[in-house]
Order: sequence, then structure tokens, then C-alpha cells
Amino acid sequence: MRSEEVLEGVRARDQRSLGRALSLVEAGEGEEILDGLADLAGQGARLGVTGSPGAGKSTLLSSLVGYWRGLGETVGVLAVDPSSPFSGGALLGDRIRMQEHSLDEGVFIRSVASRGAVGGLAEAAIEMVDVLEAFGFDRLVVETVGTGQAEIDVMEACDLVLVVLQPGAGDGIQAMKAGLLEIADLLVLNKADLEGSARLESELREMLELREEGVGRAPEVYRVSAKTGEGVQELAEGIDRRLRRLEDEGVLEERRARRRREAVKRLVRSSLEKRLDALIEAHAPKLGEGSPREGARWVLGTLLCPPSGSDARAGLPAEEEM
Ligand SMILES: Nc1nc2c(ncn2[C@@H]2O[C@H](COP(=O)(O)OP(=O)(O)OP(=O)(O)O)[C@@H](O)[C@H]2O)c(=O)[nH]1
Ligand SMILES: [Mg+2]
Repeated sequence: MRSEEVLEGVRARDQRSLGRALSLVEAGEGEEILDGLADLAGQGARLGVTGSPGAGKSTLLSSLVGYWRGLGETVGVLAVDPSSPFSGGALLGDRIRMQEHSLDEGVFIRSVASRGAVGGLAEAAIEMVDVLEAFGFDRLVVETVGTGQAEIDVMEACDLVLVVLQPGAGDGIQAMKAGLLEIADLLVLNKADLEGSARLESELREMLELREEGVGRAPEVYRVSAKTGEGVQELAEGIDRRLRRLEDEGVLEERRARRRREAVKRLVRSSLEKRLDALIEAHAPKLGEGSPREGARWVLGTLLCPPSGSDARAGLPAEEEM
């Protein structure tokens, strides 16, 4: 199928075409698709869900999806699998836990693995959410295991971030160290049915109080059990309340503007990087001789103002590459 047909299919809200479009974007071949969908961007609420491995993110998400479906809303989910040996089963696990929604046309679930994503996991994931948004889902959710920078980047491209923690194993301290408390709008203490949940809550509340006043917005704390359903409705309502507040305060618009700026930066960076590689490759012997600083000055000069017609242009890809 050509990009054009895929694009038409997505615009006609055909889910098979949506799957193709996502694969193209994941493979770094989604330029035409993304350009062709640009006019449909910017409507859905983007929710990021992250937290420690096994905290119950997928289980919780599955109950939230159930709640939203009850309201008649459609949901697009992207699960980012870091392909680490420790979470080798994550993908399959997520499929199984989300299974109850697999026959529902109003729910679309897709995974992206870092090994599959050409040109960076965060970039691929964010662009895949752009595609899901253009398709017209009311809610967009990205689940990541909150450890690496790529995962944090994905969360920073969301409208609202949920950090899910579980009792035991010093989850609160870990989350703080990993910088998760900084990006959380809502802190969800899952597995309230297990021992240690109350202790985790007081531990976290203490940590939040210790943080300097005025540093960011204090996250709200919710204690839930995705297993029994306890507290899930309150959480769902809390999500919408927080979204409305961020909207009223102008924060959502700020976040969306930042998201667009970051996208521009990513595109420029990757385009520059391609040119840099090509130029260095083409002039390898010359650059292998002088000092690295001298070489760098020459390369920068050539990249930023290519002398037209000169042999220095050799290896520079065409300007319209982007
Ligand atoms: N007791 C209890 N177990 C839960 C709860 N929520 C999830 N679990 C269990 O915790 C385990 C991990 O749940 P997942 O939903 O896969 O957790 P996850 O955070 O998505 O895991 P990864 O994606 O692998 O990081 C599963 O065995 C769930 O059944 C809960 O509220 N209470
Ligand atoms: Mg999961």
C-alpha cells in the first residue's frame, strides 16, 4: 500500500490503514503521512502513564478505558516497550490485560518497541500519538516504564502525566530519584488492597511537603486498586478536573506550544545529523588530517552556508530532504 492510500484510509477512519500508518511512522517513513494529517492535529486529551515496572499501569489503564467507554468515549493507546530483558514479557502481558477491550471498535491498542523504532523511541512514540490523535480518538494514552530519558521525553509531550507506584520495595524513593515526582500531575498509589499502601502514601506526602514551595505544581495523590476497582472512578474524575484546571490556567496551551517547539527541534536535529554524517563521510580523508577543532569549524561553515558550486557540497543531501 502506498502512503497516499494509507493516508486516505486514515482520514476515512479505517483502522487497518491506521495500523499501516503507525508502522510507517515507527519505521521512520511516515513523513507523507504526518504531513497529510497535520490539519487534524491538536484535539484529543493526551494522557501519559508511567511508573515503576509492574506497578499495575496496564491493569489500571484497562479499568480507566472501561470507564471512558462507559461514557461513550473512544480511546487510542500506545504502549512503549523498552525491550529490556527485564520486561521481555511486557508486550504480551499488556495484550492480555487489555484483552477485554480487543473486540471493541472504540479502543485501539498499539505497541512500539525501541528496537523497532528507527530514529529514536521518543520521536517515534510522539509521532505515533500524533497519528492516533488525527484519527480522532477522544482520549490518547501513552504507557511507558518510567526509567530512561526517552520515557521522560514521551511524558513531557503529554497534556497530563500519571505516575503509578506500588507499595513495597521503596517505590517512593525510587520514583523521586528517577525524577518521576517532578513530571507527575497525578500520583497514583496502586494496589491499595495490599499491605504497605498507607505507608507509601504517608511517605510520599512527606516527600512532597519537603519539596520547596512553588517548585512546579504539587501532584495530587490518589490511592486506588486496579484489581478491585476501588478508587478508579474518583481517579478518572480527578483526571478530568485536573485537565480542566490546566486548561483554565493556560498550562495546557503552554504544554502544547512546547510540544510543537520540541517537534521542530527534533526535526531540525535529525535533518542536520543526516547532513553531518553525509558530509563527514564524503570528506573523511581531509577531516582525518587536521585538528578536530579545525575540521569542526570547516564542517559547521559548510553545513550552515554551503559554498554553492564548490566541491565542498559533495555529500550534502538536497535542501528539501526534511
Ligand atoms: N493486588 C493487586 N495487584 C495488582 C493491582 N493492579 C495490578 N496488579 C497486578 O500487578 C501485576 C503487574 O500489573 P501490570 O498492569 O502488568 O503492571 P505494569 O505496570 O503495566 O507492568 P509493566 O508494563 O511490565 O511495567 C499483575 O500481576 C497485576 O495483576 C492491584 O490493584 N492490586
Ligand atoms: Mg504494562
